[in-house]
Parts: sequence; C-alpha cells; structure tokens
Amino acid sequence: MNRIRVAIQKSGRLSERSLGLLQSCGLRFAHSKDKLYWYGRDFPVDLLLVRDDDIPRMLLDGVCELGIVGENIAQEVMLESNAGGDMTQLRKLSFGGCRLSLAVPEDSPVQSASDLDGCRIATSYPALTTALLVERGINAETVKFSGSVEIAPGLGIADAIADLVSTGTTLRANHLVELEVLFESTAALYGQMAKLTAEKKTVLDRLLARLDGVLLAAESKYVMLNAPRDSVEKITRLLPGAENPSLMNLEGAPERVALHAVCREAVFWEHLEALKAAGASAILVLPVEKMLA
Ligand code: PRT
Ligand code: ZN
Repeated sequence: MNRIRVAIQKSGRLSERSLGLLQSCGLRFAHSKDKLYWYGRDFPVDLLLVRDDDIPRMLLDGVCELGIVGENIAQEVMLESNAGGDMTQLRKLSFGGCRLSLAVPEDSPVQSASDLDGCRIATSYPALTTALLVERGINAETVKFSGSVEIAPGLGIADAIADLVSTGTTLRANHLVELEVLFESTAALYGQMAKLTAEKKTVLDRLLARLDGVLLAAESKYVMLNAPRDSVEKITRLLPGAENPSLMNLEGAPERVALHAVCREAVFWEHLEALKAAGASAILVLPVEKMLA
C-alpha cells in the first residue's frame, strides 16, 4: 500500500478550496457511492471527506497521512491530546483565514483583556484559549460551548467569549465587542510523518513539490515589456521578486529590447508606474498557471 490518504472537510468553509487545491496539483478522483472516500486516479493519493473537527484525530491515529484543516482546530486538538509531535504542519494555506478573538457584551464593565481575571469565557476552543490566556497572564475560566458561542453571555452562562471572527458581523449582531485577538488562523496542510514508509514518503514529496508550484504560481506573474537597452538593469530592479529576465531583440529598434521575467511577488499598479517612468513600454502582466521549481 503505497497510497496516501488526505482528509479534507466534507462540507463547510474549507471544502471547496481544499478540493480545488488538490485538483490544481493534478489530482483527479473517482467518487464512490457513499461519497466519503474518493479514489485517486493516476496519482496514488485518495481523499477522505469528513467533519473538520475529526481531521486532527484521524492524523494522530494514523487513519490518514495528510489533512487540510484550520490551525485553530489543529492547535486545539494538539493541546488537548498533548501530542503535538505526531502531527506536523507542512504548509500554511492561503484560505480559511480568521481570528480567535475575545469579545464581551457592549455594556460589559470589562474594557480590556486584562480585566478578565476571574471571568468565565465561553469557547469552542477551551484548550487553545486557556493556553493563550495563560500566555497573557490572564486568570480566567473557560467553558466549552460546541456551537453558537456568541449567545453564551446573553444566556448568563459566561462573561465573555473567545470565538472565531472573520468579518465581525456575528459579533455586532449579538451586541458583542471584540476586545483582543488571541490567535490568527488559516487552513493548513498537516502530515503524520512518523510512520511514513519510504514509498509513501516519495509520493508525499511529489505531491508537496506540485503543491509548492501551485502556491508559488498563485502569487507569481509573468511580466513582458519593452525597455531601452541601457535601462535593463534599472528596470529589472523594479520588478518585484524577479530573477534574471530574458532579453530579446526588437526588430527595427536596436536601442530597445523585449524583457520577460517571472515576478514571484504581487505586481501592483505602483510597480507598473515606476517601470513606465524608467522607460518601459507595452507592459503586460500575465497570470502563471503552473510552476515547477
Ligand atoms: O461540519 P463541520 O464540523 O465540518 O464544519 P464546521 O461548521 O465546524 O466548520 P466551518 O465550515 O464553519 O469552518 C471550518 C473552518 O473555517 C474553521 O475551523 C476555521 O478554521 C475556518 N473559518 C474561517 C471560520 C470562519 N472563518 C468563521 N467566520 N470558521 C467559523 N467562522 C464562524 C465563527 O465561529 C462565527 O460563528 O463564523 C462566525 C463569525 O463570522 P463573521 O464573518 O460574522 O465574523
Ligand atoms: Zn467542525
């Protein structure tokens, strides 16, 4: 069995992007009838579609070798089970971003996190919240709430909450104000590396190389422009994250060259304006679909 299993969220905020990312790596799957197990065609990587909360445990138990899950959940389970070593964060991903924040009712006497000493804090992430409070020297009690944490203060169950926030709409709708960000989270790829056979390690390395290519391509741009021959050095320096550019002669314009370069950082309008000021013309910025370093 040289196949690797990747657990991703079945349905929720991370599902589409997790599947999309693996598909961008060239993975194709045959769907089984129960839809929980997708067999990888052409590449020995299979998918398990599960609840996000189950992913860290499945990794720790060796049910799968890889999993894509929010850092918030991964940290919670690692702290809970004291087993951080068996689950390694392999790559941080660019989706699922949110923050674990402390919030209190608008009319609360608590004005800052340091006023929370002796308070009860409702959260779905008691282990992570407790650890982060301890780090800040706050001595508060956490109460585990599995869903709708934002209603806990209104019910008189807690003085404050520690919950995930992205836009802040949920807090506002429940008349809560954000006091302090405890933890910034994104989705990440985790691996259970301890028991990997050499064959599985080879599959994993191939997958990671493709993944790095996809992640790199996502922020890379291919820039083409024409430039005065004697400004090439200056123009190259203005290209964000570019390596050695390719230069090509322009027919009928011996004093100018065509310059092509891959920029590995975002290219903004300000960059284009600076390039133009340095003598560049006909500037084109194209997306990069795939890249293999
Ligand atoms: O069924 P399953 O257990 O798989 O899904 P789930 O309902 O537990 O998880 P889901 O799909 O809601 O979230 C999956 C992951 O997305 C989380 O573990 C986070 O890593 C990440 N994520 C990103 C978020 C949010 N943003 C988010 N805003 N998870 C939850 N929320 C909730 C938050 O709990 C609060 O209720 O959205 C509300 C706040 O949103 P705003 O925009 O009003 O601030
Ligand atoms: Zn969940």
